[in-house]
Amino acid sequence: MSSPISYSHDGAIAVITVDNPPVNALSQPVREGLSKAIARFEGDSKAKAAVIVGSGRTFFAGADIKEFGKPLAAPGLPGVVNEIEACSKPVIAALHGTALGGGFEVALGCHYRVAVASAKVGLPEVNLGIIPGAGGTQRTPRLAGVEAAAGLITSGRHVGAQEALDLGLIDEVSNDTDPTAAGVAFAGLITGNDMGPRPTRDLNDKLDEARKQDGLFDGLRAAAAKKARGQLSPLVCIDAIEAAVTAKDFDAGLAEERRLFDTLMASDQREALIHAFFGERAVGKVPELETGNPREVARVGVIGGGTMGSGISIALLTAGYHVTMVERDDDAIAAGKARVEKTLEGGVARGKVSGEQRDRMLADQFHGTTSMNALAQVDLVIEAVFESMDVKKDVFGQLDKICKPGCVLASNTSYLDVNEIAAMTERPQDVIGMHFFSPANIMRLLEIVVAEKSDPDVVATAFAVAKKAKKVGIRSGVCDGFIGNRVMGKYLRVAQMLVEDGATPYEVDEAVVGFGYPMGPFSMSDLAGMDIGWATRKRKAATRDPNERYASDWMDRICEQGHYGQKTGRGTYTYPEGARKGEHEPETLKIIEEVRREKGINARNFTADEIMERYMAAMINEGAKVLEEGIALRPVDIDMVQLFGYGHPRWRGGPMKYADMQGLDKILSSIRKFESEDAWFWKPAQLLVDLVERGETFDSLNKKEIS
Ligand code: T1G
Ligand code: NAD
Repeated sequence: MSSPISYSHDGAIAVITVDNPPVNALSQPVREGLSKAIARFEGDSKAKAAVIVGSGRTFFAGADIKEFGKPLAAPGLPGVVNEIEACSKPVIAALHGTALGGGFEVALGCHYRVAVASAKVGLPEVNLGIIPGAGGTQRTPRLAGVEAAAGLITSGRHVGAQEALDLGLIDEVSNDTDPTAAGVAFAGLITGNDMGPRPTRDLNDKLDEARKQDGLFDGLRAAAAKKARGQLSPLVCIDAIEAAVTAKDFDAGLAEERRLFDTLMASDQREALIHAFFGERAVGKVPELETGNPREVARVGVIGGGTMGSGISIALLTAGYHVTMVERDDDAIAAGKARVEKTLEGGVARGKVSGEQRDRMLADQFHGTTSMNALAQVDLVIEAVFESMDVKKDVFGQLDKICKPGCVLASNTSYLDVNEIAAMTERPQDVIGMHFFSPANIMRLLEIVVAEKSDPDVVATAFAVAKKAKKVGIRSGVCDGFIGNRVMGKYLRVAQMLVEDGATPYEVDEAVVGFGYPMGPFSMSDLAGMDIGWATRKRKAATRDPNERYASDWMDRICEQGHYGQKTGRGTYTYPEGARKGEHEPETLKIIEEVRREKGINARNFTADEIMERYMAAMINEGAKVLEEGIALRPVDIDMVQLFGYGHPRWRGGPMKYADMQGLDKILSSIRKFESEDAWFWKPAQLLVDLVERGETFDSLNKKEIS
């Protein structure tokens, strides 16, 4: 196999080019090729300076993540970076695309850095559960100072070329768009001015400044801990940067970085975060995309301008679509438009959109009407009217008559049967579910609900729209609640049972937050409105299986008193004077005790671990059933639904990954233990039983679908 690294001359400049598509990841052959090229340059009397550059779309985008978890094949990256830095002649990195992680560390080992204007740099390792491991935590503070380095490394954010220049991370932003030309021109300046190598390791001024600042690292740690929510790597980043300041010399600091890096590399958090990285990309690979072609979409109709219709409209406007919003009457359309305007206004205030962008969206892209006939020429319709089959059927019957042939007809229903909705039209092949999450302009999850007759082109169109709107599209089959809400239904019920059996709702919320979720289930229902769940329970009461335990009486009683959560100032929590963060409500505890008394339940204590054991077991068991029925294609689809729609901590990788890491036998034995208390609710999924018998993991089912 030919080396991915090539070596050529441009006059007196050696050009070392990497060609390892798609992102020039630093796999073993790349590291080896780079090391050999540097040795060749050192002995190359014709070359006065060298430029390292990427071919294709980017400079090195980092280490090859596929190699993680396996023994690292020599040469290691830190050594290669040191070899570059030790060169006796100047080496220049010419950056374009995304110079990330190990890629940026190669650049930091070079003596000078030039970037094309569109280039981005960054150290995103923290998001993979690790820290930069090839000198990034040692060289970045030497160039940009400790505070800027900590900001960059603990957030993993990508920085544009101009900001990188301002921070001192690069030396020049070139006017050239071709990185090789930019690099060679810059190298010419260096050699023309007789400038020699400038090893980053020798720059100590910024570290001396940090040494004079009392309490600097305490402050940085506190800031990182606040955002980390249980994730280890941001704090370890600070430890490594501190080593740059306190170690006796550069090499000692580098050794400490490596030690910390190795610890994290062996952690569950790293494994979970890598699962999330590949999972986010894997969910976009679905069978329909192999045969289907996306239809052209420029104009979209959104029916309903309520919570969801307005949020969906904003997401689509931001993605560049023209949006026609349809409401029932003049007042409703005025209210829908006002919601869109208010949210965009908030975006302007927070610097997310410019005033100019907002004006353009509202004036040129957005149109509100009360006439369904205005949808005659749109390419896609997303219906977001009330959650009622009758209302939806009426809307789809009308759409069938009005919309042009080939228009994709999507419903944002949360629970209803998309096949039944599709059957209201003469074109069920064009009907699909596009289930956005609230707030739809912010939440990244979009469940793409493929009905029996949905055409692959229609599925491909929904995925293409998801991508353009920067959503994570995940395929789901049709069932009550699809993947996300169906699984959620189970763990919410467990949360209510725990309360009936002895935990307080506050203990349940604290346990869930302690696990890493941003919010517990009862804070969440207070936020969304307790009346929503109450209405659903009443609707389903007639068809409820008599064997099913009903543990919602205490919530029903709160609702019966007109307390629905934040919007009424009281729910499970109380919100004095419109506070957003709730306080414990003694009345709630009284109601719970009353229910326990009536049902003859003796309250028992649950530790946070016991609460989470049940909560996660319910999630995993229902996830396994969703898989078994083919509603989700792969376990990773369920994981990503939880991550992008329900706040599951990314560093735990999702419920199915969590189950694998805990051991499926352990999860199954918990479920069997609970089954002895409530056989109806805790019936183990057959798939879980089978996997345990075969000694396999959920991940083994991912492997069949994704490489
Ligand atoms: N290793 C292996 N494969 C990678 C990869 C990587 N680093 N980055 C991307 N891919 C694959 C990806 O799975 C996809 O594959 C294809 O490339 C295109 O990616 C020592 C230890 C570069 C901004 O964290 O952020 O360096 O799905 O669809 O939207 O300190 O990929 O097509 O089969 O995402 O244009 C640090 C991770 C590593 C960068 C491009 N680097 N990558 O985005 O394309 S740790 C990162 C990205 C490290 C050192 C340490 C993005 C991108 P497939 P894509 P994109
Ligand atoms: P909402 O009550 O806020 O808005 C519904 C809007 O639809 C109202 O403004 C109403 O005037 C309008 N409407 C009703 N019938 C209409 C018709 N025939 N023609 C035009 N407009 C009509 O409700 P919502 O929360 O936005 O929910 C809408 C849909 O989205 C439901 O199917 C719901 O299940 C689903 N959904 C809601 C959420 C959420 O968190 N709120 C999340 C995902 C999906």
